[in-house]
Amino acid sequence: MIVYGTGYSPYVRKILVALAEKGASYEHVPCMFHALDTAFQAASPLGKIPAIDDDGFKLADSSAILWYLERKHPEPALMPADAKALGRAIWFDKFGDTELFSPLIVAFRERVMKPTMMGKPCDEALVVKSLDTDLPPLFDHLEGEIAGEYLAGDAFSIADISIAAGFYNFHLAEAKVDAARWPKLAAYVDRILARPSFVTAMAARKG
Ligand SMILES: N[C@@H](CCC(=O)N[C@@H](CS)C(=O)NCC(=O)O)C(=O)O
Repeated sequence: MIVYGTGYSPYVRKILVALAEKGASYEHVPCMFHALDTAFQAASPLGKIPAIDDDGFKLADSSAILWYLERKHPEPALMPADAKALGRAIWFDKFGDTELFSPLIVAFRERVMKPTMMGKPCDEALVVKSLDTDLPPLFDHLEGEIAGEYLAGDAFSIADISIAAGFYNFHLAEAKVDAARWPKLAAYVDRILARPSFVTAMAARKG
């Protein structure tokens, strides 16, 4: 299976973490979104990353790919069997990909991507707004939802993958969760990012 997309992308990281958790082999093509690679374009109709090509089966969108991988490599399960835990897992996957992603990526985009990859200046005012205004209510929500080791049920799942994925970029941008204000979230993020699957995926960030 070929996985397209730079490992700097939190959405690509979701796939790399799931593959590492499941011990599945793959080839990584760390292209940028909208890359002019025809094989990538065939796999990603909107030009977004990630996309996969599994022996001719092409699929884009991180959540769709995670469900595909779950059926193809059922063990260890990343989708909870319990109804309530599954509902929570799907919610946190969606929340991580949408509401949380947008403000969480601002620090990385402004402080890292724009100056080092796009030749543009950082707009620190946007970073301050994300840190001081946009992220706190989302961090409050997560702080209230973390009751045990994992977000959905009693095992690591797609919920943890999606929520933690963007915090790696957040840390690369010298931003962190204030442990005095959100102690459970700060500890949770550190714990999930320390998993071997995340360490493997984060090592694949180059490209
Ligand atoms: N819903 C998609 C979102 C993927 C996505 O937006 N990836 C970003 C890179 S982090 C991208 O390709 N952006 C280019 C664009 O939006 O045109 C998924 O979960 O895979």
